[in-house]
Amino acid sequence: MSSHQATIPAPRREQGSGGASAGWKVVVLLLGIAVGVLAIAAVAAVQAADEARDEAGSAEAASPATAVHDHSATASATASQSLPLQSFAGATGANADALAKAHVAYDATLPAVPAGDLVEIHMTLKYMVVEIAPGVKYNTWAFDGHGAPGPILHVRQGQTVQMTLTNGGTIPHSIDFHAARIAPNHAFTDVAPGKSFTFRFQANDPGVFMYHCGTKPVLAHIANGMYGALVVDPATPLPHADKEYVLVASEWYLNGDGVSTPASLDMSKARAMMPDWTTFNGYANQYVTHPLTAKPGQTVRLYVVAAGPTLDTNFHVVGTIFDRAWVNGDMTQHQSGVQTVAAPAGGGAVFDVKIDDEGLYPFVSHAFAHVDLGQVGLLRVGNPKGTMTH
Ligand SMILES: [Cu+2]
Repeated sequence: MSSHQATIPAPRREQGSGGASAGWKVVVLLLGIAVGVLAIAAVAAVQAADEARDEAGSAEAASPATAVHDHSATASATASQSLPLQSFAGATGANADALAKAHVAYDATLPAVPAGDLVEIHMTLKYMVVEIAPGVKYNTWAFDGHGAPGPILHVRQGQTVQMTLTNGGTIPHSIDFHAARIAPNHAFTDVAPGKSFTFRFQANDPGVFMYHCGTKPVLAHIANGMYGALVVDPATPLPHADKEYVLVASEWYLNGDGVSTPASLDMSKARAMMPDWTTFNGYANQYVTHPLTAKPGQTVRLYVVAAGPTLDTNFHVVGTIFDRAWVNGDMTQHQSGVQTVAAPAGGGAVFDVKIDDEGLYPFVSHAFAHVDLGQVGLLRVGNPKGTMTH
């Protein structure tokens, strides 16, 4: 690459009447400099005002809670970065196929409802390195050592949930249950490192709900893996399903490819909504390599949560139509014969499919950038021959 230097004219001595002309030139030059300085000052003032407003917004949002906030944790998050941002989409380790086969898929099976009126849950937040795609490692903040998502929780309408969060990390964290009707400043308060916090709520609303860390900046805490799903069965049971699976959709924003060393969050990409990977249950394409299964004629119930942190999921199963779709997780009514249903970031929906013909049926977010980035899996009905070619 070549470089060049600007040509700077040599100063000239001015004499006689030319001296007055030179004087005016100096005045004009000084005025020009002054205007430039004023313009820079104005830009700086606008930036300062923006920052002050952001700070005020944070303080206002934080003020109801008796929360502890560690701004050092957000230092990297507030650093600005100029466009364009670098994508690591599709960058896997070598021998990706073998790595994908060796990966133990997140068990999507809905666990049983615990007995009794009180369901006690204890999660310990841990920082850990997990794989989010073949050979791609990421530094997560993980509920209960699960990586992301956190454990699938399952209760019945009317049960009381007693949640204890132990913070095994080095900055404050919290847990926010969308299934709870409870004052967040009491229940979802920040838990200091090394401390535990317990609260209770009654799960009176059936559906499939997100839970997540609500500590600021929430974008960073969710993007780092602090989310999961809570299924609340209606008191009046739904129609029988033979198989029940939970899929938590989310996206990942990496500051490196994660192959040689674990990646961490790129906050600029998270703000720009430019994910490197999108996943079901935290790992790209894991159910393509390790499909969910059903027998022909069985009813399969899929509980879908879009954890985000920012993007919706447009849920669709290729090769069939939803027999029932409880849109927005509203379990009081369902739609029938629908093709694609959006689960908004922070929301969820429940789907029944009954497939009679053997085959491989992909489930996707039909916003196809998500498929390209890894948010696709297979439902294998029966024991079909061959593989999915598209
Ligand atoms: Cu957190």
